Amino acid sequence: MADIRNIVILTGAGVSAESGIDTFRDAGGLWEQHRVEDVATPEAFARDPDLVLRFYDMRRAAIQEKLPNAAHEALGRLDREWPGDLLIVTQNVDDLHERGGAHRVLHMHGTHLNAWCMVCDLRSRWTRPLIDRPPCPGCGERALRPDVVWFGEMPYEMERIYAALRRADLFVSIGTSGAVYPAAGFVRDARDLGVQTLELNLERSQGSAWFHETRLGPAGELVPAWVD
Ligand code: BJW
Repeated sequence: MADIRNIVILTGAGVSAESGIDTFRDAGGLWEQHRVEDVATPEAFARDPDLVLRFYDMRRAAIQEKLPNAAHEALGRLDREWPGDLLIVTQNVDDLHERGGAHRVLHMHGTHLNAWCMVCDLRSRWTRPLIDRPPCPGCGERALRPDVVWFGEMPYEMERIYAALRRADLFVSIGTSGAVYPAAGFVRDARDLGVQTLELNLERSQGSAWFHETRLGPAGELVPAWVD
């Protein structure tokens, strides 16, 4: 990494798999017989809010019990020690990067820590099950939803991500299937910008052919080996 100064790291569900958090598209990818595309949309929420709120209350409870794994911890070390620009763009709504010691983290698909009020737009700490319809601490309306990005919604902080990609010397993708845009397009954006690209994943992602280099294996082994 001698000639590398600025790094953008994209992470997906595979980086948290060894912490015991299910990925979206492996092993059937179903939750109570529903595909992720059927619960993670505004249309699904409008059609059956109880189903969607139960799904997210369950996921939030599961995430809280999990611990960072060796991949999160290695990225935490890299973040603390890397002197140049570094941005970990995670598609994950869990907070395992932060609990693994990383600070330069951007949650492009939102966070399980926050609820979002559909009436007054306030983001507040998500402390009680949303299925119980707790009131918004700002306006008092019982109109809270998870602060996550569903299909058809705009991911967060896209301008900041593209600005980091424009400055980057290296783009690393870890544990993501490359099935969901715009994150799946970052490798092509990076290539167009002349950025070096590296994929660390259990299996080849859909965009694997775009990477200069792919290393296959579990993130808990590949990421520390790359960082240290
Ligand atoms: C391991 C491992 C181990 C396992 N170690 N690896 C046609 C073409 C292009 C785009 C579209 C299209 N039709 C519709 C769209 C747009 C749509 C989209 O991409 N749809 C696809 C289905 C085609 N995208 C959107 O709607 C997005 N918004 C948007 O595009 O706005 C317009 C826009 C335009 C231009 C610029 C900007 C914006 C929003 C997408 C929101 C996705 N939301 C979700 C839910 C978030 C909340 C929640 O968590 O519940 O995000 S869906 C779900 O998928 C979640 C994930 O973040 C995301 C990606 O999944 P991920 O992380 O890749 O997980 P998996 O399971 O797919 O893969 C895991 C990988 O890990 C696998 O490869 C395993 O092998 C590997 N692995 N164990 C290492 N131990």
